[in-house]
Amino acid sequence: SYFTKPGVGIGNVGLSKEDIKTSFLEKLFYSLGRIPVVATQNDFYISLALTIRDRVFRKYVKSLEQYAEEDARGVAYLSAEYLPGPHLGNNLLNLEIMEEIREALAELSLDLDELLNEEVEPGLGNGGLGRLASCYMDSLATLGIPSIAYGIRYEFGIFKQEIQNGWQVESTDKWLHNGNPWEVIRPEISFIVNFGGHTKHRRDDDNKLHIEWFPDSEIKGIAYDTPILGYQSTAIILRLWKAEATESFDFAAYNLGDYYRAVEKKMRSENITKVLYPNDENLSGKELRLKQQYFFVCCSLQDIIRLQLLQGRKLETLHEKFTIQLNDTHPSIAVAELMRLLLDEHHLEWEEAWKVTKNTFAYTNHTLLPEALEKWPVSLLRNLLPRHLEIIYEINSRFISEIREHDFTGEQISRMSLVDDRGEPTIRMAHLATVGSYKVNGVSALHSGLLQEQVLQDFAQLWPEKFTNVTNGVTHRRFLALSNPRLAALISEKIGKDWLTHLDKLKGLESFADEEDFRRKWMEVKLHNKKNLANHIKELTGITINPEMLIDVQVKRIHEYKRQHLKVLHILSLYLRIKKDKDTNIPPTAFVFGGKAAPGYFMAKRIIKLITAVGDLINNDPEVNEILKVVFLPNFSVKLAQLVYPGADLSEQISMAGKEASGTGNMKFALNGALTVGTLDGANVEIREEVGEENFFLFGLTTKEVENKKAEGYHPYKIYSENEKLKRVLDFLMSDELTNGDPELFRPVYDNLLNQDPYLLLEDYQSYVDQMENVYKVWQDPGKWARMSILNVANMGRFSSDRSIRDYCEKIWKVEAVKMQSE
Ligand code: 26R
Repeated sequence: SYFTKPGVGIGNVGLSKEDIKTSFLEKLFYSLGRIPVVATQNDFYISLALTIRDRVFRKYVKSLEQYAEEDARGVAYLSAEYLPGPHLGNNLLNLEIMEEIREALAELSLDLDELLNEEVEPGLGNGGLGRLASCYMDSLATLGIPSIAYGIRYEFGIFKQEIQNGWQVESTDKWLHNGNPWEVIRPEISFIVNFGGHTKHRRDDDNKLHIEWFPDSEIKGIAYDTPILGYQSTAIILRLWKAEATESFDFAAYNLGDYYRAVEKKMRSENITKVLYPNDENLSGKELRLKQQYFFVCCSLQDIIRLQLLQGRKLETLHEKFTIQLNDTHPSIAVAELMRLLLDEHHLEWEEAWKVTKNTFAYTNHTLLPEALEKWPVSLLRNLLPRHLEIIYEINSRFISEIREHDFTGEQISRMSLVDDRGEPTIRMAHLATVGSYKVNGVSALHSGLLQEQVLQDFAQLWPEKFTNVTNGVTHRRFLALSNPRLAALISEKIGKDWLTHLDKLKGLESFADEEDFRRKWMEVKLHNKKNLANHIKELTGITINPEMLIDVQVKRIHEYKRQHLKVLHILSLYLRIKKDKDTNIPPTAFVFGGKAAPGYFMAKRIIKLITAVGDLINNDPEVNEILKVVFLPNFSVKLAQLVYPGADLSEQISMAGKEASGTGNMKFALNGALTVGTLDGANVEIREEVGEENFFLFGLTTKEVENKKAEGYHPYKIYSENEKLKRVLDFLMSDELTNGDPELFRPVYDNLLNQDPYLLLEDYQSYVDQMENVYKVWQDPGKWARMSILNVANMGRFSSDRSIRDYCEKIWKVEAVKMQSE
């Protein structure tokens, strides 16, 4: 081993308090050129981060040796998005040195919490999909699965959200401005990516076809590595690609010696990794987005091929040593790119290349929403990636010949085609990913079932064995141990610490659910967390919340299908009960919302304004504000999430059944002892199964009932006119009190609900309001609430991302953990 070679200096990377203190001061002196008296908090944070990074890299390098020795099969995870959250706290937790560091810093008159607060998190994702990728990295590292994650190093991540006058206002996320101590640039790991131009076909003397792509521009991708540490374990690398111009970026301009034009184009080419597209679940079809996708896929595949060849292996066996997971269709151009690399650059025959390709990729679908299914115009592909378009056509023509042999109808065949030529011809990326993969999975039992019955039904009929389910999971290390240390300590006091690596062990809490003393301690921890949350709410919004109130939370992207406005209707029903019916018999409740609206999503932005308008009305009305409070937390992020989940009593998971693929916030809330009010959608179904129906507040139509309702013709206006209380609530949306005399303000919401209501808010309204009454009944029985809360946590074992990753390893990847040798 490199580590035991005589004369190899491995430096001081000890984990004792003294070792860390020494390294920390050395980093400050020698990496930053500072002495403590002039250092800023950010300098101290950077020094500490660099100190910790050394320790993390040591673990990573050690595990590389082990993987090489065992010649292990590995996973490459391709995702256009990651939301790792702050690294420092998680690394300290996973190194198990949180308290030592706290003391070491205290001896230098520094406060760990202040330094933790300095970190700006990488917001390189939109929401669920990006956070899931990061939870999976945590589990891959913890379990010791040989793996690497690839993505895009966006210079600007998801926009920063401010609320001005009740409206969302976006600004640029300058996450790199104070420097990023966690990443290491790898200038030697860089690849050229080509765009545009045309192809030439030529036959050689043996009549063999050679195809050459003559692109008209090129760009360089450079690797930036961030180590992600597992718990008591090794680290894996998150490799993000940054676009840089090459000297000869624009071939035409360069050859003409047109210096200015060349430089200008060069600068524009670096735009590729400038900014994350902030749309989720709504396609924009922008050329730059396709460039981003191809850019990172092309670099990643070249890197994987480099690793394969470096180990002296042939590309014909790529699929034996690597499996590549496609996180939704965002990286699905990889199917065509791997074919191109194998055919054109490495000269494999089509059949061989196709065999390797379709045994290498596996595809995870994360959404059924038709507007989120990626389709790229053929014309765009022809301009940008002409060779890939040819390959996709060839894949399609062979695929169609194959299915003609089965008894598919003509209608089915055109439904399955990779090319949609009703209207402007487009390529259906989900079909490309499905045809080019050996496994396709959904992200919850319900979603995987619907995937096979709806969007990909013909493919499921053709290849039933290709389809499977892996229910999402979350890392309970970050979302319980790190973010809720008091609950973690109380749990460990009762059942020991094994749950940190085996979440199933939480089951052991069940036997204490009836213990008076335990319940009391349980609710004391919750109250502490609620005070903490209330303090932050005060700081962020100026709104005062009594921590004794029921804290009822909905945090997630703002989207009509998630139905934040259903929650608003309920809040208004309570408001009107107080104001009009003088019914003050409502348990004090704070309604907390958070989440970003896609900047171009008109209705979502109206919904934010609606929430804040209801908040202004309620929070400033002395007749109401002792009973109700409404808060909109600006700029929801992983960091804020870690504060919110521990302080929540009630978790709102109220999407229309059949629309939320899984949800993962639902798991994080329940893991922190919040009870759920929710529909039978996504993973709610499985959460309810695990915690028991008596410990879950269910309401609303099922997926089947939604389908039937839509089929028979849905008439929201009828519901409106027949339900007097609901009518009163809806009409209030148009009232001067709420709109300050601007009748247009919420008319779009009002009209939409009365006339279309595509997500059946009115249909589900009564059942929701009734179930909320039930929530209140239980809330007034603290013993019962505590019991339910404990039972929820006790039954969350299944929703660890460790379980999800084990499922991926067994059902899909056929990859095994490599045992780390202890030092
Ligand atoms: C194509 C583009 C507009 C786009 C579509 C969809 C960009 C981003 C998305 C985000 C989607 C794929 C997403 O985040 N889906 C969420 O994935 C989570 C993890 O599986 C699920 O828990 C959640 O239900 C689902 O909405």
